[in-house]
Amino acid sequence: MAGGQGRPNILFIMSDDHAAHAIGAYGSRVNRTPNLDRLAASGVRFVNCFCVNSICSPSRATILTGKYSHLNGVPTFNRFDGSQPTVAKYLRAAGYYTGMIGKWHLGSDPTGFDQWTILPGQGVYDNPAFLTPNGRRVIQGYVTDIITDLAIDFLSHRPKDKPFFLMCHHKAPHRPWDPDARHRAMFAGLQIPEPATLRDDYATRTDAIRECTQKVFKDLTRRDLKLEPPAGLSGEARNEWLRVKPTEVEVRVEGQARTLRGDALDAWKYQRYLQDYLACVQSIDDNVGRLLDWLDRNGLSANTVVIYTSDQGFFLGDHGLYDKRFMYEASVRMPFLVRWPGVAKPGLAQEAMAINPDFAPTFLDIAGLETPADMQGRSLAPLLNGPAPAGWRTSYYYRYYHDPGDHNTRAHYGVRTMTHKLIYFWKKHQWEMYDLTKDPDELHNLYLDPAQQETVAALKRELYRLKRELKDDDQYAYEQPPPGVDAQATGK
Ligand SMILES: [Ca+2]
Repeated sequence: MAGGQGRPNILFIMSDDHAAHAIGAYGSRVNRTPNLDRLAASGVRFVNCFCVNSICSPSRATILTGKYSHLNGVPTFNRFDGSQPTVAKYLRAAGYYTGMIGKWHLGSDPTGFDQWTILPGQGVYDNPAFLTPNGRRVIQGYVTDIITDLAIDFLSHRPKDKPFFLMCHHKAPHRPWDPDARHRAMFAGLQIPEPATLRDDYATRTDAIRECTQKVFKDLTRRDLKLEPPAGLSGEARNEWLRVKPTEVEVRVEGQARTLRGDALDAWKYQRYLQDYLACVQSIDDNVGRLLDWLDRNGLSANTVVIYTSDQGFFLGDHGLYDKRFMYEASVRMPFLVRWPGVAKPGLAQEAMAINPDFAPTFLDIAGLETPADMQGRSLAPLLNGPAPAGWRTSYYYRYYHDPGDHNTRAHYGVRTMTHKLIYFWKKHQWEMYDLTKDPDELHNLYLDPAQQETVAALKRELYRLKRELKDDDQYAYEQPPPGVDAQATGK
């Protein structure tokens, strides 16, 4: 099928927690990503692509179904009902050979795939176990390399008379940010620039950001910081030691022991976090390069749409935070790169607003299929070679439910337009409003500013218009489904 004949193949590469601002093509100040930049240069870079619920399992369920969490049934870390329609099922029914490799994190076994090999739950970085329809197997090596090997194996052995749809989902750079030895060495001791908002004092903000426990200075554990437990500790005592959030740390500087506290410790924690996170990203970049080279060598590049994204963004010390969840920019912005030779305009930076419910309709459109009426996104294909068509969305609706939940992050919903953002923490009845044109870092909550009340009212109207249109009737507002994504049955 090489050389532009037939329906295009689709290779969807998704990492976990890879913030757009840790990609060169998106203007990273902290690392270089030559292979992702190569992909960006030969295709379209979406600069305003956002997720609608910034955590792992919900984003994955949304990508598969083209629907928001309240309709696909995965608002938090609960089991995905695999009997519902998914993009993989539609593509398979239309003659695509479908595969899913890597991190799945939806609790139930994948459906709609001719082949699947997935990490159980979060999976691990070193010598990971994988689940397949035939059982469990452990593969020696580093997870990002192995997932790429498995993807290449899928591509090598696929039936050549069908187009393929492959979801290649990396575990990295998810916490606990364990790099392989080579990439760890690349970043060890490197001084990474700090973001401007690392020491944000949260003045003007509501309670949520103060109350959350996803703070670089306060909440990273000894495990996160890769501190070595004392010899002799084992079992639960060792785990307990690793879970401590240290307020002083002994390091060696030029052979001398030195105890870090206060500001010096804060700065050190940021460096340790970013060094490991970015080393994990570097392995992703290398492995994306390997896949692109493989497509070139096998004559598949011309007729394969290659997409790179992440399940959401991530705080890289922005607002003093790590992790995601909040509707703030670093967390909701997804990288989204699309290479489609002959269709996607090389080097185009597309500013029109894209959201993750759009991905499934986009895959279907690439395959020449209509968007099913119950999907809530829109195909992004019309945005691949120029300005958005008239009437394209200029606002989107967001909702995060996991409260009580990890990191004590408060439930909220909100609307983001091309210029403003309104956030409502519904369990606390607190609001925030930002003017993104004047305050792109979201430091000045203008919700109570008398001069802004018309803008606030207009944003509220838009928020509740979208909420109604998307059929969000507060289905999961006060009751979360039971957790169900980390203990997965094998092949049943
Ligand atoms: Ca994630």
